[in-house]
Parts: sequence; structure tokens; C-alpha cells
Amino acid sequence: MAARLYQFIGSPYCAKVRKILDFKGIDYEVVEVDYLERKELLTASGQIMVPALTLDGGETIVDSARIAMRLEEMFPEPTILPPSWSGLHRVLADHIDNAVEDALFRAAIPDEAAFWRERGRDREAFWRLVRERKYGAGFVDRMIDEHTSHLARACEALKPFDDALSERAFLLGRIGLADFALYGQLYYFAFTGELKIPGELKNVIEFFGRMDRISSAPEAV
Ligand SMILES: N[C@@H](CCC(=O)N[C@@H](CS)C(=O)NCC(=O)O)C(=O)O
Repeated sequence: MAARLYQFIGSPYCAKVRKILDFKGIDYEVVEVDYLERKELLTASGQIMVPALTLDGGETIVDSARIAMRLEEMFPEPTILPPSWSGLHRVLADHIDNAVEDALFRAAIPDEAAFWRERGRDREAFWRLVRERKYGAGFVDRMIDEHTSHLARACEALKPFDDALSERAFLLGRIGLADFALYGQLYYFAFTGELKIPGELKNVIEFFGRMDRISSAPEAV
């Protein structure tokens, strides 16, 4: 039986996990969780956040960082923690998952709002409720109104990565966890089907393409 990944298609953390699974050549199927109906996710994981991954043997893991570490433990080759670079990959991935995510998710709000609206007013309303319970009333419309400045902030957060990627194909030389984390966050600019990474981030765009092409045959990248 294949592993099962419970996801929302727009989730950056799910994109990160999908790419790690691809890189490691692990057989999996995707369960696209309905935003309003999370029964299957809840039954499998005991909570309502994605990603959740149910492994072949029945074990279910939640949280992309924990999923990454468990996959590395169970399927060490090819590694996402290159020898001597493991600590730096983990620190950088944590920064990307938190500080970089905070800048990018604000810039993605207009696309996310449109995405959920297309899938139904009820889904959009629930998505807004989840955001505004966390960030306060009016947050979504404010992010839409202030989109230009949030896009500029996202570019600023990505600029150091663009600089690093001018000299090498992956952030720390050999591909590793931080690259998967960055790919995941960049998915905020890709989940609509149109790649919207700002053109000034030329190296980041190339990096995204490189990561995106990883299939279950990593040596072909
Ligand atoms: N730290 C977690 C974050 C997971 C997370 O924030 N998931 C979001 C989707 S990106 C979620 O499920 N949110 C619930 C909701 O929108 O209702 C991870 O790395 O997996």
C-alpha cells in the first residue's frame, strides 16, 4: 500500500512534503482534503491541519518538519541532510518555514481568496474566518488592499536566497532540507497554476524550476 498525504493543494508545507517524497522515491497518493469537510483527515491524524502523512504501516505523522525527519529516518537515501551540513539545513529550513513564510503568505492572500471563492462562497468564508481568528478582523481585505507593499516585503525576504543561488544550484551546495522548505514556500507563487515569482528574482525562479522537475528519479535533475 502507498503512503497517503492529506493536503490542501495551496499549502506550502504540503508542497515541501510532496517534493521530499518525490526525491526519496516513496510511493504515495494524495488525499485532497475538502476545506469544509475534514473527516478523513481528522480520523487519520486526530487534528485538522495539513500536511498529515499516513505511512504504509499505518503510522500517521503531522507537521512538515516532523514528517521530513521521520522520512529521513525511515528512508535515509537519498539524504535530505547531507553529512556535516545537517545542522545548517535544519536551522535554515526553520527560518524559511517561519520568517519567510510570514512574508510570503501575506503576498499570496489575494490569490488564495480568489482560489477559495471559485470553490464556493462557503469555503471562502470559512477560509477567511480561520485567517481572521488568528490575525484579526479585516485582515484579508487589508492584505488585498496593501498587496503591493506585501509583495515588496516578500521580495525582500527572498533576495538573500536569490543572491545565494547566483553561485550554486542549491542553497548550501548539495540539495537538502532547506531547499525543500524554500520550494514549499515558493509554492505560494505557483499554486494557481501560473508561476508568479517576481521576475527580479531570476535565480529563485530557476531554482523553483529545478526543484519542480524533481521526480522519483533525483539523479536526473
Ligand atoms: N508547522 C506546520 C504548519 C502547517 C500549517 O500551517 N498548515 C495549514 C495549511 S498551510 C493548515 O492546515 N491550516 C488550517 C486551516 O487553514 O484551516 C507544518 O510545518 O506542517
